[in-house]
Amino acid sequence: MSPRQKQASEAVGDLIARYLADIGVTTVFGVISIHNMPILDAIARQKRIRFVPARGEAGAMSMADAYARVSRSLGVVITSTGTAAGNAAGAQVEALTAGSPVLHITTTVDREFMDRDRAAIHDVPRQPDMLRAVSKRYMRMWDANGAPGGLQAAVTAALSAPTGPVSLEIPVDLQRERGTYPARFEPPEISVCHPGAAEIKAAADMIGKAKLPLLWLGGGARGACKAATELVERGFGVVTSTNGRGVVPEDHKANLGAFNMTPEAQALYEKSDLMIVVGSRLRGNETRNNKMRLPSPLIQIDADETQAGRNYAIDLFIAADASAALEALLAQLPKKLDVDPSFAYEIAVARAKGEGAISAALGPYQEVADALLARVPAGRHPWVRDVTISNSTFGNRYVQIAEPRLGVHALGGGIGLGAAMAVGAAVAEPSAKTVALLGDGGLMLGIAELITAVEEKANIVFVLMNDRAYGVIKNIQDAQYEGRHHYSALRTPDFPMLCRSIGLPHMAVDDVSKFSGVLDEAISQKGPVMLEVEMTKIGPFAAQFAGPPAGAAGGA
Ligand SMILES: Cc1ncc(C[n+]2csc(CCOP(=O)(O)OP(=O)(O)O)c2C)c(N)n1
Repeated sequence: MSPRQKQASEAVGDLIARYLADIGVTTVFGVISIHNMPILDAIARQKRIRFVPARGEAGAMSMADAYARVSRSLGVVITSTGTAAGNAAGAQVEALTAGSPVLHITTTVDREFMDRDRAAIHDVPRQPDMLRAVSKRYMRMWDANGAPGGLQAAVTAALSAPTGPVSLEIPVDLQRERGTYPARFEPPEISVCHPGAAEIKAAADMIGKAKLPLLWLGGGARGACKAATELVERGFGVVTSTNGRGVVPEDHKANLGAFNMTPEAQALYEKSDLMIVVGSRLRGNETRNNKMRLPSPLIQIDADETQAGRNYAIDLFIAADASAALEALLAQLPKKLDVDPSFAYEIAVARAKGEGAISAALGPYQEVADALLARVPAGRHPWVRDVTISNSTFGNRYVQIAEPRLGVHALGGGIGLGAAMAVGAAVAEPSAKTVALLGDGGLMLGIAELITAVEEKANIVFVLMNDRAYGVIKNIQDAQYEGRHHYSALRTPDFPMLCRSIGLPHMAVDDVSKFSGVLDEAISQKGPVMLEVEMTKIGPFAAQFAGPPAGAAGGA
């Protein structure tokens, strides 16, 4: 049958399952419900897609988000209408923050009752408002004829720069309706946004005058590793957001990494005579709420024109995909820029000082940080982190990653996504062990997804930094609320017992000198393992981490 030939009529639910498989989707995350059963039943019957049944929609969304980041492809999550779509919303905020290309297929009540507030079960009359708020784009599928076009439009929107989560609402009666569709679907062609020649020429002229040029790389530059690294080889220095780490190899001497807010970083910015910000929001928690003084002139490259000059006054804006813009710049620049050769050395010193400052604050956890630093990049392990003190101190910067796609953390500062993100990362990268750094407080929000990890035999070491408290909140209470520890000391489970009950191997370390050996053992095991670091027995960090610096809002 030629691609243009139509096949016999089929239910929209079947069409959706077939469309997704045709365009290359191999894995879908979600929670089954009456309102999505026509789709999930078709996925199971067709046997072309692995469905990962999460224990909650928040977990399913975080799994799809992490899967998208690590695989650098579309993540797909299927939820039900009402509470279920609402459950996914918090995790979808993170997918939106990180710009993850996620297709959120959700549902709504029969079209007869839709938008009329007639109290059909699971109905939320203003569900579209909720979805719009947490999506790059919200769409609804209205009828069987429009189903393939709606799917293609939603996938295209999710994958087009700036990428992001797209919510597609499909009424449950429509999922059962029949239509006649093409025999085969092709993935959409995603168009690349090329820069204007005049802007590139202007940027090249500015670069030609600079002696100490810096690149600031954000998550939007993740697809521009080659071009960004070539610019650094030609003479640029580089600093990154935490989401732009690894775009240029983290061990490159001219790479400051995500030590972007240190006094040494500020000194470099003041010395530098040109900065190009590529695919970065210049977030408050990475610029002290835009109080860091950045170099002048400042050039910004972003696929989203609405971001132009949003956080800093800029001298030139280039609306383009990061890779296309940097390649176009390279074509205009000499093979070696006429720059100050000592700049790379100064950057290396600044990085070493940043690492030194972290080390000085770690105390006994230096062993944990160094063990992870020695293994995570070398083993090409996906490195997933929840918002916990260990991430804010050593996880976010000190432990390096081999490639940007292998670094997954909650950019928006929300706790509790890490366990589910680890499942998504491990499903995307089954051959390397995913290492997930979690806090006991954050884990409580996603604890049910440990069972999903066991069921899916997901290849993960959950490194649980258990201080039996919301540690950072306690530290903030010490620093700002005269030590009144209200609501921050929480009862946590007996983890060995909990793990035994769900078939999750459990290891514990109460002496840091044993950490690296136990970590090796955990990494060598197949499937998921919990490695609990008993912080109450090991003792405190050398310096208390009490949240991001004053004036820099965010969950660190
Ligand atoms: C969804 C969400 N709820 C609440 C917070 C506020 N918050 C930030 S850190 C934190 C405590 C995290 O505790 P834990 O995971 O044990 O890590 P620790 O601070 O002890 O290292 C809380 C409650 C948040 N950032 N996100």
